[in-house]
Formats: sequence, C-alpha cells, structure tokens
Amino acid sequence: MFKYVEFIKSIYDLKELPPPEFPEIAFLGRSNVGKSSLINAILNRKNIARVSSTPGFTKAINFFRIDHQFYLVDLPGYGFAKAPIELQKKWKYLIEGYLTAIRDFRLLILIFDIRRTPDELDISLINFVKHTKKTFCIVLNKIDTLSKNEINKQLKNYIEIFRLKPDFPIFLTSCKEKEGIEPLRKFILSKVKLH
Ligand SMILES: Nc1nc2c(ncn2[C@@H]2O[C@H](COP(=O)(O)OP(=O)(O)O)[C@@H](O)[C@H]2O)c(=O)[nH]1
Ligand SMILES: [Mg+2]
Repeated sequence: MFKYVEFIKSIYDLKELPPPEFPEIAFLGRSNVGKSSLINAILNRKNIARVSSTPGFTKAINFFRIDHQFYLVDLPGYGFAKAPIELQKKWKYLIEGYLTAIRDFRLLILIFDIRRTPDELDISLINFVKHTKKTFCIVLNKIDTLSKNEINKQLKNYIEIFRLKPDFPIFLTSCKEKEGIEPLRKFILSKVKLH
C-alpha cells in the first residue's frame, strides 16, 4: 500500500515539466473511463484525483509524488467529443511531448471503459504508444457493469483489435467495487523498483 502522497504541480506547458528525478508511472484514458477514480483507488484516497460526474476536459498534466519514491502522472483525458479543436491540438502537443521527453519513464497505464469497444481513436493511440516503445499496460475498468461472459467477450475484443500478444499485461478493475486494484498496485511497484 502506498502511504505518502504529495501533490507536486499541474503543468500546462512542457517547459514546466519537473526535473526527471524520480521514476514515473503515467495514467492515460478517454474522459470518463474512471481514470481519476482509479488513481484514487490505487492510492487508497477518496479524492486526490478529482472524480467528475460530467465528462470534462482537464488540460493539465498533474504530478504527484508517492512515498518519496516515484511520480504518479495524471495525463489529460482525450476523445471528449465536444472538445474544441484548439484543445485537441493542445492535448496532442502535451501527450506527445511528454511521452517523447527524456524522463525516467517506467510505465504507461492506459485505461478503458470495458463496456466500450475500441474505436479508431483508441487504435491510433495504441499505435502511437507502441511507436514510442514505452512500456505500457491496459486497464479495463468498470467490470462491475458487465456479466462474466460479457467481460470475457470484451477482453477478447481488446486483445484482437489492439493486436496484443498473449502475455500482454491487462488488468480488469472496478473502482466502484474496489476489485482488481491490488494486482495493478503490485505491477506498479515492480516497475518502480526495477533498475
Ligand atoms: N460503475 C462504475 N463506475 C465507475 C467506475 N470507475 C469510475 N466510475 C464512474 O465513472 C465516472 C467518471 O469517473 P472519473 O474517475 O471522473 O473518470 P475520468 O474522467 O476518466 O477521470 C464517475 O461517475 C465515476 O463514479 C467503476 O469501476 N464502475
Ligand atoms: Mg478525471
């Protein structure tokens, strides 16, 4: 369990990135997939990352430092249909800039709502992430909303559509029921401690 959580800063421009003094674990997902809820669940905090009932666009990258050991990086959500084109450009600039910057980068956690089947936007994101050669894993969240059969069907869909290898790390979680959180926490720790 992670004990000590410090908010470091919100950045709106790549010039403001904190020095790469700690290993970094980043979270990325479409708006409303439960990214904030997942960060809260992993840190066992009620509202470190703000949970919203209406999907909105945060344009900042938020840095938290966990146990004086690593940065948890909350990346802005994407795919919000009503986002103005300027904001979409800004998102691309921030994400691409961050993921290609020289950092002690350890893991990108890509979060999806398991009820949604990936579309072109998700596929292009995965292709971009593969292209950066960063280590990443996938979280299929909101499993409490589906039956066991439906969960397996969607799991298969994701593997097929994203062309993932059989041993690719995929985590099934419910932030609502606090299910599947511990394995993800352990995975994060294993990435932070390496090197
Ligand atoms: N049923 C269910 N709802 C969830 C789960 N995780 C998050 N939510 C809900 O999904 C909505 C968006 O969550 P939020 O964490 O703000 O998503 P974000 O936009 O990706 O940061 C909120 O209403 C959450 O309560 C989950 O595992 N199961
Ligand atoms: Mg959020």
